[in-house]
Amino acid sequence: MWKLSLKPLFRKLCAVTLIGLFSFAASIAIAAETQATVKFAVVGPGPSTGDWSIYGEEMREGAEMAIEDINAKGGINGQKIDLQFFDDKGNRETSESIAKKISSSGVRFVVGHYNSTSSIYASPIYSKSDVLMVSPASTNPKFTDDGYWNTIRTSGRDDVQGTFAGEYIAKKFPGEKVVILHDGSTYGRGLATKVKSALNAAGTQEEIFSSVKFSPKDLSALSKRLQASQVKIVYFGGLAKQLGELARKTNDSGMNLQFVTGDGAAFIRDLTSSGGDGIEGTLMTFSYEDRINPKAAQVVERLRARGVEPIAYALKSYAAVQVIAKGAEWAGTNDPRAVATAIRSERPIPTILGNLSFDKKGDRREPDVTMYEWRKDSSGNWGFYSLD
Ligand code: ABU
Repeated sequence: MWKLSLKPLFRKLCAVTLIGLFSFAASIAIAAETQATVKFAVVGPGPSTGDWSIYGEEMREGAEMAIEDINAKGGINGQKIDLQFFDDKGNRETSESIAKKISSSGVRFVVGHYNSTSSIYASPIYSKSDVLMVSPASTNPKFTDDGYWNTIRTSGRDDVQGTFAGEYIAKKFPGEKVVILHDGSTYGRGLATKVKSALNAAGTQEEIFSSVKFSPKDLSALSKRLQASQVKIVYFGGLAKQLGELARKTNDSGMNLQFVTGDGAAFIRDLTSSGGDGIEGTLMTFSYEDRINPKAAQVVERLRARGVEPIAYALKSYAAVQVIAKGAEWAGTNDPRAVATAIRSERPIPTILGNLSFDKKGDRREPDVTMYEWRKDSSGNWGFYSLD
């Protein structure tokens, strides 16, 4: 009798205990899910990259500050952001291998890369691994034109800045001889090609269209060729240090050339240290000056207090993190594909660069290019100034 009456009671007790254990385990799992961090990575040229490391430094400083600010408010969808930095050396091989490493390490969001070559080759790798990338700097059209779900940029596009530069040269220097040079990179060659198309469409045919090698011997040969061609305007598609070397060489050779270039030259330290006075008067296309945007004022001040002058990509990197965070908020999840869809919805996203809206390919819809001139201020400090 005892046995018969105890059995149902025992079964009930076991069932209740099991339910309790399952609920407890489930609540631990939910708590772990909501408390775990969401992994971000900044990927760009780093300490071992030499000349280009400054670009990666700016990206890291901007993204880090944005993440500190977002984490201070609780993170995204209840998850704090964990940030790592990777040095892609600005080349294809390292970028691909870093992208594979990042993809298998649980990183969900990448701020990067810097170089267009790096971003273009890394994007299909991230795409297969559900990693969303927002580049603050890669301006070559192919980056978003390739059509992957996971590419977005807070920078502009080279077809826009190249066309702007070509039309500007044709209008500002009618009848002058123009030479178009580039550094052979995806970025430099692509930008120079867009300048050529716009210039030719406006009726100006360039004297020379060529890549440049930067050995002293090659620079001397190029300098003689420019002298012989009696050129006045030189467009250069490439980065700051190489433009500086070219400007110094031609200046030292007694030529008074008008250089015109793109956003890759927007680094004071590299351009002025390699170019010296040869860069005086250089014209440069770049996005509107982010540092004077009132919405960026506090971040600019805080970066300066940390010893960082946000010249080119720090603020665009800060904005890249804001864009991801807002996309996650709208999507209601930190799933990268859902976040990408939310960002690419053309809905304006408030950032320190103002409201940014992104089309279905991940490009900014607002035009964002103007012309600057490099010159020294009255204290002898170099800077670039808008000609608007
Ligand atoms: N847009 C500046 C240089 C970086 C790159 O697009 O390669």
